[in-house]
Amino acid sequence: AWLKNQASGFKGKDQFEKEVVRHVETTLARSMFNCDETAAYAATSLAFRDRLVIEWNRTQQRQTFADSKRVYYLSLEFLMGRALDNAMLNIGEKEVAKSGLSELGFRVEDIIQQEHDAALGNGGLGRLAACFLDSLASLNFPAWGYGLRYRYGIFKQEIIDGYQVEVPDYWLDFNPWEFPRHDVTVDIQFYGNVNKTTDDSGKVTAHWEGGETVRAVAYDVPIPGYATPSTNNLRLWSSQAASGEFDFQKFNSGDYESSVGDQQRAETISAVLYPNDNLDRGKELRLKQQYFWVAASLYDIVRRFKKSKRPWREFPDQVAIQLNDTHPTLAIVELQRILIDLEGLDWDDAWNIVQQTFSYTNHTVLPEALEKWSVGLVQHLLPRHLQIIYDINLFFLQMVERNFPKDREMLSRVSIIEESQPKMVRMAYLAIVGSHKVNGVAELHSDLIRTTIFKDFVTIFGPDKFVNVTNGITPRRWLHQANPGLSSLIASKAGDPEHYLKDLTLLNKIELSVNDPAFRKAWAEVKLANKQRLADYIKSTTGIVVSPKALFDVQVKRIHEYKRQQMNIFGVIFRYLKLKSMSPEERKKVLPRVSIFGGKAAPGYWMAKQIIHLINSVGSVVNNDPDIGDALKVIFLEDYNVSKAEIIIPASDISEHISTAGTEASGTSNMKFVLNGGLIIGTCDGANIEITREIGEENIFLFGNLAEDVDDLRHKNTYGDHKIDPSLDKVFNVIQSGTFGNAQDFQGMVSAVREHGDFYLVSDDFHSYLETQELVDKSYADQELWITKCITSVARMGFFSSDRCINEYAEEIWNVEPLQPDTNN
Ligand code: 26M
Repeated sequence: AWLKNQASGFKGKDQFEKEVVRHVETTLARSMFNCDETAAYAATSLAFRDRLVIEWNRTQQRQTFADSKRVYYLSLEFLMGRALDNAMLNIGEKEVAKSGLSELGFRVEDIIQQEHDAALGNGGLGRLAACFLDSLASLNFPAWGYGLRYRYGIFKQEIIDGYQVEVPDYWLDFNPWEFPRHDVTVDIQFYGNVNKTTDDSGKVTAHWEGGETVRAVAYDVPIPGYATPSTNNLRLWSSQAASGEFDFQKFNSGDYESSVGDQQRAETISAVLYPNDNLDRGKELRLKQQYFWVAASLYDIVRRFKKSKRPWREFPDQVAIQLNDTHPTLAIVELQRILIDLEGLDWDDAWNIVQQTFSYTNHTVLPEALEKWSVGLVQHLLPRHLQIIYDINLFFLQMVERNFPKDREMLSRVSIIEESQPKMVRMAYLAIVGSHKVNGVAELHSDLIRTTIFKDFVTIFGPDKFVNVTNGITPRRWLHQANPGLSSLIASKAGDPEHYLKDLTLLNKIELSVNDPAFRKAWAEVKLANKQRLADYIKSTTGIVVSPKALFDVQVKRIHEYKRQQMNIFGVIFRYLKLKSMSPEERKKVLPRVSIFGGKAAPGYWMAKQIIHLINSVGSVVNNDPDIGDALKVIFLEDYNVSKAEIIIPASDISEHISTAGTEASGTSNMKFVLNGGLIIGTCDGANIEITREIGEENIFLFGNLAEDVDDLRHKNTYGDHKIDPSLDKVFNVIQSGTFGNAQDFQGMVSAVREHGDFYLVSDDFHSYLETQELVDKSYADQELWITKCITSVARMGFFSSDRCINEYAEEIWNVEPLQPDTNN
């Protein structure tokens, strides 16, 4: 309750209770006698929301008054999860809520669980944006997030007969965390054509005319910082028909249907989140979403800047815009258009401002994920923008030609326009050319983009433009909120949560207690309790009973071939065969294991769906085999999301981060698992490498080929003689014998390895994967050593706080300073 003396804190539990009762009786118009958990959740949220609003307004006023530089984080995804628990903890009033609710007859945990996740994201990229908002507010940076208010977030996953089924996620029924701003709207233009006029001085101006207009309406979400009054804003745009567009003519003449049709077409823009992760499909509606969101956000940013009456050249001193992947790259073109077409600046002056304003984060090297839009589509939807893209490209290529006159090949390699059939706009190249900094998200990944996909651009712009900022996670949600038991145990050594959660390097203090028997015992108890909590959850959702004494082995993330869930399930099958070949006596001696999977497949990703089906089929065979009993259980947890991650991650003993080396840009769940006292088995990929450097290689189970060897191995697999690992071959033969159902159903996964060159090197890494899993079993048997590894690892994880990460962005990319709140008011 550090906010006690702030106007925004509750004055004790009595006031909190009064507020809850008031909301039940007035806002919800119900009687307290008929207040169920849903109503109690609603009223509690409204009571907390009232508290947030006070500091939110103050923070915005403070920022307006200070008029210092702001950060704008543009992301098509914000995977926020639940807000109530986070609000309680961040403003330090969870205890008040707990005792207040208990007097009203509720348990705070039950009330928190009533909330529907805000799931406006796919996976890592969207969750990273959410962690960044938490850190920006907690560190008092003046910062706004801008995104889309999808009516449907990521689909809900159901598993029916072992197959994934997608159910729409309509989440807006009751959302107390958003504030509609019907007075903050921007009309966005699409299609039409461009006319040029020349004035008396000979200056040519382009005019984008005609087409259709869709209205963007702002919805604001308060983002409270932890243990600070600072409360930032996340602005999400919703699309609706612009008043002039809704066809009253049709409506009046009785043609209601097509009049309503126009309205629906407008609303379609913000209707659904595209459920692809690391795959670009080039759909027109997706491009419409991108421009709609980018144009509305820039209009808003420019409007705010103009109020300060500063000259345009000061724009980059006031505004830093971070592009979360290439999805918002059109913002570069849009700002250039505003400056030259609407504000009358010269091209060069405008372009300088643009470049100093933007910076771009790359999250992937996978070629199928790098966005390209066909020139024809851009021309049709955004005719003026295509002209500007061509001009940007022309001036850029002229510069390249001047500086590298001998390298003719270079021009076609780096052109923003790919001269293919049809021609394509390469969005990553546009983002690089229009930004002053480009960053990767872990050291290996940043090295890879510098030496492979963006190599020419390093030559052209010099090495300083390309930097690394290793990802981070917010310890508020991913330790304190998800794992209160561990957080308070840590606090007993590292100091108040309010302290150590804001300077995560203080975790190193627990290393002094690594040999303290009482501390170690408490540590083991916390882990066991978290495993029991997950076992209960597994029982209630799947009916399967698992022992919390077993080794919990977890792989939860989006399903993708490069993440290699298939290797994991092949390994599980190998373990099953080995158990089957043992005598009952031998079997009793093995360490029981629970293999836990979770994750969604993109609806059109056939191979990913096959992987889910195999996991479930293996589960139904293994879990019902009387020979096996507790020695092995295979669980697929349905609908993995942020709130489920908060239960699963603290319960893990070992988690799998086993992507083909060089493919996973960073990974962020690897950090969450280690921070929660689990060890990891992983490849030398993404942030696993830096985790190893921080915690020590004796505390991690690394295996597999290195990124530098991947190209050669792939070449050998395709052109040389491709020998399958014998253990894997055995597994394949069992799958093909029909042990897990119709072999035909899994043929794609088998032939990808056997016949199609094994692009993800499953066979190449399988032997060392199995060996390393054996080492995991042996290590776990020595519980004393295991606990030492866990405590030591957690102690050394301070580096991976998203606060460190945001401070690096602020210093090296944005050049912004925190704005300290006045805490004496
Ligand atoms: C692209 C085009 C059309 C529709 C959707 C997309 C798209 C959506 C999400 C493409 C990629 C998307 O996300 C990629 C992602 O989540 N990347 C992950 O980013 C994390 C944060 O940096 C990293 O930790 C992960 O390694 C990386 O896979």
